[in-house]
Amino acid sequence: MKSDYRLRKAITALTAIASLTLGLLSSSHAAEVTVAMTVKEVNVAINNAGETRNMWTYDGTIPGPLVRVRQGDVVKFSMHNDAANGNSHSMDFHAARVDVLDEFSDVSPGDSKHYEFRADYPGVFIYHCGSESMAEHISRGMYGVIIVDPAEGYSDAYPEPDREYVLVQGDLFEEGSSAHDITAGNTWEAALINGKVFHYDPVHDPNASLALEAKPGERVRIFFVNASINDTAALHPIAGIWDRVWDNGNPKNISHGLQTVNVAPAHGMVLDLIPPADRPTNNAIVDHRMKAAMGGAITVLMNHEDADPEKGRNGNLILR
Ligand SMILES: [Cu+2]
Repeated sequence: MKSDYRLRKAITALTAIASLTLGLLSSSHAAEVTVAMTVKEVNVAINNAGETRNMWTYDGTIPGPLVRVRQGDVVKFSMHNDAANGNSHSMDFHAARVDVLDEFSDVSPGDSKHYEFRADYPGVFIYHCGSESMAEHISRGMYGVIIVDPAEGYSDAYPEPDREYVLVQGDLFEEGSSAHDITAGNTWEAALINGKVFHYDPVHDPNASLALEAKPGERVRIFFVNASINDTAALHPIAGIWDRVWDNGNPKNISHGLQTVNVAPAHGMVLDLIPPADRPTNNAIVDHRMKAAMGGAITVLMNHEDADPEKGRNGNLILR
């Protein structure tokens, strides 16, 4: 079982992360995981109609690449700030215990930076740019997720799921907003889920072509990270109940049978949902603050026997 877990983790990591190589996965030694990202200031589609904005990104996507390691692994991280960019950028991994003035310092356009940290705590963590103005850098798309799987693997307290999805909620501000107005929240325009307004909601957006899928009765695990700069997310699975919730994704922090869960800015939660086994159903995973929900933070989960076998599996956690 344990070796199955490691093999699956290795496959997941290799397929999910563009620039990643794994060290030896020996039974008694933690792995070294090399992660390399390039900061790119590029035009990115921010809705399902394909409308683009000039955004600042890790590797050209919002969120950036999913990083997945095992508790105890050493992450060897390199960041390159593309010479074509107009701003300094940085990388703050919330899964790291380091020096904010050293590892997380600014990198000028054309320069690179390398640092390492050991992933000591299991869970789901945000990573983000910390350069001034942090509000602008984060809300322009400079964030992503690192999952640190527990060293002991799955257990009664943290059972193996049938599907896994990553959902990251972020902000969209009006084009041309000043750093001051962004920080104050004056020009908030919409909520982004994995980089797009109503990304996985064909009910509210006829242009939406993607939804999460599962089969009836499956255990669906949501790795949720709130990348909003000011607002807590009130996460609720409409027509469902969170079977289990792990605060910060740590198997020790378990809650049962919750309806709505507050997720602070720059925090993460792992939440399991089990749709009824005896019939096809749908859930809408929302930020129940109506401003956010009606602004784009609704994700449809379709539970039916013909669910795509690749969705939420084999490293396919972030649907793009
Ligand atoms: Cu930045």
